[in-house]
Amino acid sequence: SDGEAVPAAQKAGWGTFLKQIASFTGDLSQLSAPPFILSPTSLSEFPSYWGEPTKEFLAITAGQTPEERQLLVTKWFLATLSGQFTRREKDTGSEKKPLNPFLGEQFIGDWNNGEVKLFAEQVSHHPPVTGYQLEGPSITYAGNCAQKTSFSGRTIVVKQVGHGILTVALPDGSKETYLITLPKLKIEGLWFGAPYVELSETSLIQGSHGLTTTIEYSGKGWVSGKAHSFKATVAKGPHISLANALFVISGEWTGESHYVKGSPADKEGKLFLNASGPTNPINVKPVEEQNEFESRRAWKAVADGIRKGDFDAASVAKTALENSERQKRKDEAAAGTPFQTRLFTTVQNDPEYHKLAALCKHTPADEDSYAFKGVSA
Ligand code: CLR
Repeated sequence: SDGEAVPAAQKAGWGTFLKQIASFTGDLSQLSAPPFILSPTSLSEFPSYWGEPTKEFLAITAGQTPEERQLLVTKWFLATLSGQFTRREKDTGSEKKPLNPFLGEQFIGDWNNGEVKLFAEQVSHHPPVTGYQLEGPSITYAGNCAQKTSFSGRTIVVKQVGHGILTVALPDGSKETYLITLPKLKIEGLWFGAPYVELSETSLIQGSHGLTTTIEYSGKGWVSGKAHSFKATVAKGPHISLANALFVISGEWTGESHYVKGSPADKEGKLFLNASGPTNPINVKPVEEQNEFESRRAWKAVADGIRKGDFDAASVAKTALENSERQKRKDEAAAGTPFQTRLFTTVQNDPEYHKLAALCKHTPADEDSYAFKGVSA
C-alpha cells in the first residue's frame, strides 16, 4: 500500500517529497527530504566500496596473462557491486539520502594496515563530483563520479557520470590499464517509502591489451526473473554476439555467479564469485585525529543528530555548515582567489581515457578526470 514504510508523522512530508521529485530534473542533492529517509553518511565516503573486496583487488597483480587479469579485474568489479548498491538497504531497511559533500570535503582511509589506501575529495559542488584514488602495491584505481537524475513513472533513474582507470604495474616494468564505465541505477520502491537500487543497461571494462568485458544488468522485471542479475562476456572488443565470447559469466551480483569458457550452451559452469560473503570495511582515523576537511569530522554534529533521531539538532548543524561554506565561496570570490582542491588536480581530455574509450567504442562523456596530488603530512 501507499507509503507503508513511512512513519505516520512523516506521511504528508513523503507525499510532498514524491511530488517534488516527479517534477524535478537535475541535482537530487538539492531537494530536502523528510527526516526518516536521511542517511548520516556523506556521499564522499562511497568510493570506499571500491576497496572493500580488498582480496580481489590485490589478487589482480598475480594474474599471469592479459586474459587472466581481465577476469580478475572483472571479478573485483563485480565484487564491489553489492556494497555499492544493496548493502545500505539491507542494513537499514531502505536506501537513504546521503549527505551532500561540501567542496573540498575529504574521505581518507585504508585497509590491511595501510596495504591499500583511499583518498577521496569533493572536487565540485555544483554539480557534485567526487574524485578518488585507491592505491595498493603495483596497482592504482583512480576515478570520478557524479550523478544525473531523472524521473520515470515511479522510478528515479540515475545516470552515473564518470569513469575509473585501473593501472597495473607488471613485473617486466610495463603498465596495463583498464577503463571501468559505470552502470545506470534505478531507484525503486519510492511509492512505499522503502527505496532500493537496481542496476540496468550495460557497463564495460576495457583493458589496454584489447580485451573487453561487457556487463549487462537485469532486474526483477517482466523479462528476467531475478533481482540484481547480470551477464558478462569477455571478448576481444565490445560484445556483439555470444559467439565471439572467450568467457561468459552470469548470475547475481549480490550472490553467486558462474562462468563458462566460450559461448554458453546452457552449461552451469564453474563458480566465478560468491558476492554474499563478509565485507572488509575501510579503516578511518578517529574523528579527533582527522583534519577539518575530513568528512566524518566535518559532519559529526549532523550525523549524530540523524543517528539519535534529533533532527532539529541535525538541521541546525547542517545549516551552520552550509552557511559557512557559502561564506567561504563569497570571500574567495571577493578576494579573487577561487577555491583550489587540495588532493586532486583537474585533467582535461585524459589521453588514457580516450584511448581506452575508443577501444570499446564507449563515447567519452564530457567530463574531466582528476589526478591525485598526494598528501602532505
Ligand atoms: C554514488 C557513487 C557510488 C555508487 C552509488 C551508489 C548509490 C547512489 C550513489 C552512487 C549516488 C546517490 C544516490 C545513491 C542511491 C540513492 C542516492 C543516487 C551512484 C540518491 C541521491 C538518494 C535519493 C533520495 C531517495 C532515497 C528518496 O560509487
